[in-house]
Amino acid sequence: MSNDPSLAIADPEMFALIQGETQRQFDKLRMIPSENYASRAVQEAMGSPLNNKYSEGYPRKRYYEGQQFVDPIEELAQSRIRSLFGVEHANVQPYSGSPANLAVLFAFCKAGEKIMGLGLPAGGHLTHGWSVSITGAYFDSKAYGVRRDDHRIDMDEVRKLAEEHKPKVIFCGGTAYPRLWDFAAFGELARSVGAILVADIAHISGLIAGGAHPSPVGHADVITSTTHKTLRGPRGGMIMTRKELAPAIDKAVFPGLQGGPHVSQMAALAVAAKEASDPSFKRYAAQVVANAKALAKALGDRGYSLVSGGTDNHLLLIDLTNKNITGKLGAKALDAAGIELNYNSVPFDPRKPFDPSGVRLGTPAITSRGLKEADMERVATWFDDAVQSAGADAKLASIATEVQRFLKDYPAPGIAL
Ligand code: DSN
Repeated sequence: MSNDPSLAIADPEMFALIQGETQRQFDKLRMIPSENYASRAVQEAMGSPLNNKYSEGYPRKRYYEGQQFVDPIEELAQSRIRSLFGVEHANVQPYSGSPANLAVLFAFCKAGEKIMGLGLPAGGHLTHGWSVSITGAYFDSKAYGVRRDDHRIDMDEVRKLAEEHKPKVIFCGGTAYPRLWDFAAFGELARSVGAILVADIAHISGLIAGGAHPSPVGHADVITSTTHKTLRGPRGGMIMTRKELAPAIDKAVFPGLQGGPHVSQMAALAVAAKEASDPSFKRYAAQVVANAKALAKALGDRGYSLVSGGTDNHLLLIDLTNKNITGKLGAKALDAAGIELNYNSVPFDPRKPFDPSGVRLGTPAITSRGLKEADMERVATWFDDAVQSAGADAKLASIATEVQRFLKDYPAPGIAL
């Protein structure tokens, strides 16, 4: 036996678990809207001896030797992200979206100062100041919401709150908001109250890169994102900004919040940015939205209650109350039927977040496998059958078998079985 054996030989137990997960990702309709399939090339960049290297600092200004390849790796990631999004500066070191948002707050706010963001129950993210997050505990956060009648962000309410509280930072962007973000309106408002506008585009960065959602560039002072959702890159984060804010951002990421960057993650992000600059990625982004709209229509036709009445992006939020099932039981039945999504609060949800009324689903991953609008009827039929069959294990298992059979013809990027 080699003294540097493969995983299968070194640790068969872990190897089997990873094999199981890989097969599961192939066999299911993966519809958690924040998930995707990263390409083989992205995964190769993630799993290499780059893992072994420490690189505190920034290119050409490091605290460790041996950066002959790491410097150009980070510079390539920066320059590809700059040109993909049309920004002046990109910091590609944040470990993920939450540290990216915390670094931005560290750059521009002192503890106790006011910030604003879309509230978690209305589709915002924890790190935009929600109470249980460090961003809510250490800053004085005033959340805005959505309107009760159409579930859209009410810019009049946002303006009223901003004028009353004069926050240092305003976040726009969310995790369960199925509509377009009016970055221009947020930008104008933030300027009028002297706030830094942060657009968190984690969910939609791939749509923006592919031209399927308006860009916040030119409206937001700072743009944060994860890199593994619609962008289809490695697990990670990034921050984009203008030249004059770059020193504050860089200093907040390192040494403010983080130590050594994960070099493999930066390399894989560079690969993902190259992939996203290919014309085929524009088609992908447009197809993600077309599929989401087709699925919204098909589910609406089957009596499902869509938050905001539909979608403009990659995700759907469905209130299952009229189907007499909770979000959690619905999500579990769907998972057993081979349709993977997450239970989720809906705006003004009378139920608790751990057992809410809704489910959240999206089309980024299934679009990466090549599903098109015409397939959404079939997906909606399976979805509806599964919800109606909650508790009927044999029926759910038979739907899962159909799903698995169907997906055999749709290769999954990065998965070789
Ligand atoms: N966990 C991510 C999501 O599912 O939207 C957000 O951080």
